[in-house]
Amino acid sequence: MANRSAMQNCPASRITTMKTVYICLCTDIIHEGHLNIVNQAHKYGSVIVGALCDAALIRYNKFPTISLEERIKLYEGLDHVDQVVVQHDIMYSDIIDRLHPDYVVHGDNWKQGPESAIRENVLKLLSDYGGQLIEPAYTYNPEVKKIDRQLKEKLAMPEYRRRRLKQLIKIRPVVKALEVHSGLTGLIAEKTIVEHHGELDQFDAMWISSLCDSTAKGKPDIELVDMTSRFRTIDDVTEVTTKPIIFDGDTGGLTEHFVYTVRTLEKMGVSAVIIEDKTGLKKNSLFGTEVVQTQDSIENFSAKIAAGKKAQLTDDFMIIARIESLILERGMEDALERAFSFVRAGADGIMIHSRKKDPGEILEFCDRFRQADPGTPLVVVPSSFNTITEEELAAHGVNIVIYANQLTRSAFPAMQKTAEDILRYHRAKEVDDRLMPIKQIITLINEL
Ligand code: SPV
Ligand code: MG
Repeated sequence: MANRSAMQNCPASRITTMKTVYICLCTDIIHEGHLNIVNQAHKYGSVIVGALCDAALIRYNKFPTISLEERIKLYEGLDHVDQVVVQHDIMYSDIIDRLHPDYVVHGDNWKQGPESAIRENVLKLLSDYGGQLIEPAYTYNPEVKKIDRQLKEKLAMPEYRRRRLKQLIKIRPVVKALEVHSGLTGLIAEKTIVEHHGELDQFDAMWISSLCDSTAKGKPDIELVDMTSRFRTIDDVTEVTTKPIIFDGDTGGLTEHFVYTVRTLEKMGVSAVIIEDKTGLKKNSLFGTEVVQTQDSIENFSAKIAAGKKAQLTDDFMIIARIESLILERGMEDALERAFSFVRAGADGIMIHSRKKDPGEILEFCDRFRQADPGTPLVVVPSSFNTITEEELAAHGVNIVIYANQLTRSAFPAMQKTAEDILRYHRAKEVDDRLMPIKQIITLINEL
């Protein structure tokens, strides 16, 4: 915590009425808008700036590009800032309880959208002891717009995006990834924020599913859609998003090919590839033993992982081994033996899959794996065992939860029903009330 004397350089008129004014900053670059807020705050008393900690920033959809220590230094360097503290709760509860500032100052842009939940909470906390909220008009000129865009686009650069998954695993109790297969679904993963029980929530990462990428192209999920086409999907997604990407690499193909895939994914800014220990004509895991599926040997698959690790150039990229023993009914001991072998071969994480409705076997695997290995990240895909919550999975040592196909599965029936009804009624009027208004669809995508 920085602490400069609030009395230094204060005009006499301010000393007599020295009140405390609190501002929360959650930016890596200071622009005119922030300076305006600080100047406004200074008129009311001694200015305390709260630097939002990394974990809270991430919940706020603002991933830091500099460290908390660097942000504190940045804020300390501003004129009229008397003290910098760390704010841990995005809703301000911790800081207002602790400081009881006479005033909180925030731009009026938080009156709309999900941030209004934070505003409501601040108003309630202040009203408990007679504090006041001051809301200067948000500065929105071309320069401020440009800086906001630069900050956002910096996060989309491969260097920043790639390392974000490892950073998130350290910071978030559980990383939530949503399936995406296009620019549009990418935007949904990027922008969807909900307010629930007074907290804001959003997805941390994106999953480029082989099932949904293939389905979107009208093809079966049998490694038919080639890597070049899969990379095109990644391009579409990275064009319009900043969140980290976990790529479904199916079996990884031949080891001789997999090493090239690793290089390309890394270069594109993908954070992780998950490859499954199957071989030959891969079928979707949710078919289980209803179709012929061959599991790779521990030796072959370990060699593939080791070759991939050797090929990668950065420390950021993760190769995650997916174990199909439970899907193929080969038993828990086989699953665990494989998990430990694949970690020894260099896997940066383990994904365990099941198609049972009951999460029992997944939880048993996670508990037993965690007893022997407290650190290696664990990934699950609760498509079949969907009654279990993220919190329960995290309590059993899970680090990443992937919602692998729900976007596609919700969109398809909606589109099919619309197509059927247009055919049924020979016009589109009857479907109109379930459609997004035309005005909204033409403004959905922001122009630069
Ligand atoms: C996918 O989403 O393509 C997956 C997960 O591999 S599953 O469909 O459950 O096998
Ligand atoms: Mg798949």
